[in-house]
Amino acid sequence: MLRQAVLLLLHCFSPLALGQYDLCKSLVSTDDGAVWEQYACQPKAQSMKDYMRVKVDPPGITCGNPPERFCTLENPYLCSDECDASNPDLAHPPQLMQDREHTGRITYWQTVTWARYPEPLLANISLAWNKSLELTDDIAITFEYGRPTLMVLDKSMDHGRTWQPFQFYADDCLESFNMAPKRVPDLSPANITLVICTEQFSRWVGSKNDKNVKFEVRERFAVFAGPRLLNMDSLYTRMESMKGLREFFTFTNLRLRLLRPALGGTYMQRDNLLKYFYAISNIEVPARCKCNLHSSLCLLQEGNLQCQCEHNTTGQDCQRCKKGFKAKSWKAGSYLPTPNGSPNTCAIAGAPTGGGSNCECYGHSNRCSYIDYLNIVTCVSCKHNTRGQNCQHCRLGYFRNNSAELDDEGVCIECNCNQMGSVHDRCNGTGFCQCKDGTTGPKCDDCFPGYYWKQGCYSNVCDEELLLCQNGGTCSQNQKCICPPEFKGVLCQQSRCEGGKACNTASTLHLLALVPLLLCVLLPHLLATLTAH
Ligand SMILES: *[C@@H]1O[C@H](CO)[C@@H](O)[C@H](O)[C@H]1NC(C)=O
Ligand SMILES: *[C@@H]1O[C@H](CO)[C@@H](O)[C@H](O)[C@H]1NC(C)=O
Ligand SMILES: *[C@@H]1O[C@H](CO)[C@@H](O)[C@H](O)[C@H]1NC(C)=O
Ligand SMILES: *[C@@H]1O[C@H](CO)[C@@H](O)[C@H](O)[C@H]1NC(C)=O
Ligand SMILES: *[C@@H]1O[C@H](CO)[C@@H](O)[C@H](O)[C@H]1NC(C)=O
Ligand SMILES: CC(=O)N[C@H]1CO[C@H](CO)[C@@H](O)[C@@H]1O
Ligand SMILES: [Ca+2]
Repeated sequence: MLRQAVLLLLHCFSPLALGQYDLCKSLVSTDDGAVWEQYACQPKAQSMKDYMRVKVDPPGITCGNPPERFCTLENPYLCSDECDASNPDLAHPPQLMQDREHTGRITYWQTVTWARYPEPLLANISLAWNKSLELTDDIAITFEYGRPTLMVLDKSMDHGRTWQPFQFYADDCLESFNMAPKRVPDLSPANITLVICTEQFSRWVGSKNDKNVKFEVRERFAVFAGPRLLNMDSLYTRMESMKGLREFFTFTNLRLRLLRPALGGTYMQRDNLLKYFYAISNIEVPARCKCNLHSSLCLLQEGNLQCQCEHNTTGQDCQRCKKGFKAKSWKAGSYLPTPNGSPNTCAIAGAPTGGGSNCECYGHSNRCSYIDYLNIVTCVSCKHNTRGQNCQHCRLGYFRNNSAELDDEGVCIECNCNQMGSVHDRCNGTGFCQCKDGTTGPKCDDCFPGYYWKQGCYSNVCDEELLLCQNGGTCSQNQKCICPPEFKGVLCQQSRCEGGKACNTASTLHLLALVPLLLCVLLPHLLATLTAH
């Protein structure tokens, strides 16, 4: 029995587990001695139910608190079974969906019955791994006491922040989801990543005859690799060339939305609600860690799956180059060319070679071009505000971040010189800009004493100390003296009436010219001036 199960398991996983891409490097002897040869590599498929964190919603959906009796669809009048959370033999907690049933006894999670009909009996099962995984075979959910008549499988690729439907399940797709029923064999290579509604796993066939609801990975692979998955090279080639194909099988979380339980192939019968409920004995998720073809091993570390990265990469999914290995931008390994693929190893960020033939850009570019008349190789399109033959300098208007390595994305910091206060937008090696007269501060946005700011620094016209406004004038914002009417000049130092009689006429004429504007304000004063003479 156990032997059979093991054989079955081997059979399930074998096509993707054996042979290809299971080695990241090997020591090869050459004329120059032994050297490491690198290959694209990926971890083996595993039974991911061992690592999943299970959560059921709403709270209180698990049966047994308080204890509850239930019937079965096959024999609705024999209701002697009981669920009791306080009795280990009669309890049905969520972890029984992922246990290993060594004793041969089937263990399962079970919900409360549909006693609250017509309110729908809804339950969510959320499965989290905190790790990007790639499906390698069918997801299989085993229902005891009948499969739901309505259900949605969702997936998330970003740890549960956003979700998308993966497959719809209904005994009538058109009625329930307004989708035409489809099966995977209906799909062509071009639309294999279509999200479909299937009726294959929701119809009543008796609760013992078919307990499984599947998400068909194998059938999808078979579209490319042939019915017995013998032509895996063809699948791997598609994985590289077809947009969205790899992503389709990638996830960090799954969610089962159970929307209506099994009804026993007939209509809902209100007189016996104790035979309607959900019960799941196993959730099989065969998958491998997504390591971007940079690791052949994925291990549990501090409770989380973690790729054991090779090729000088790092990160949970080997999604970055290690520090000091950023001579080229990071790239995922490739399945191509088959059979060994391309490792796309991260290269050590060595010293610039100056005229050599290497393309060394400290990770700020992955393209070089050869300049014939200078006989040099130079980086093209340096990113991260760098420039230079090896992207080793900062662009004008940026300065070097001294706490960052040369291969760091944050190596160049914008000068941020104040446009009004500085001579140009460049700065020196410590970020100081070149200021115009009267302007100061690292970014030239301050004024020296004796200057005022008005889109740049200008020397004061008046102030409260040396440049006092005369004759009762007041200094406005260091910019100008506001003089009484009978005085003028920058500091109101000049009387408008110097030179006797002409002054009156002049000033009267001058004032008359302003009559429309000033008459109301100045009329009393004007009259007083005129009558005084
Ligand atoms: C199940 O999850 C969906 C999506 O987040 C939510 O709308 C729904 O209310 C949940 N159902 C239950 C029973 O918690
Ligand atoms: C998820 O994994 C990351 C990386 O291993 C870890 O830093 C983080 O703490 C994990 N989160 C949880 C909730 O375990
Ligand atoms: C998939 O594409 C084929 C043709 O390429 C088409 O005949 C078929 O109807 C499509 N299937 C679905 C479910 O859209
Ligand atoms: C300078 O580099 C360090 C190290 O990478 C980084 O943490 C910091 O944010 C950078 N400073 C700026 C202003 O970008
Ligand atoms: C940049 O200019 C500031 C102010 O003039 C000066 O203190 C600093 O030493 C200069 N830094 C460099 C690297 O020249
Ligand atoms: C630091 C580090 O991991 N270096 C490795 C980079 O890759 C080469 C080739 O695999 C190894 O030899 C180094 O040990
Ligand atoms: Ca079980």
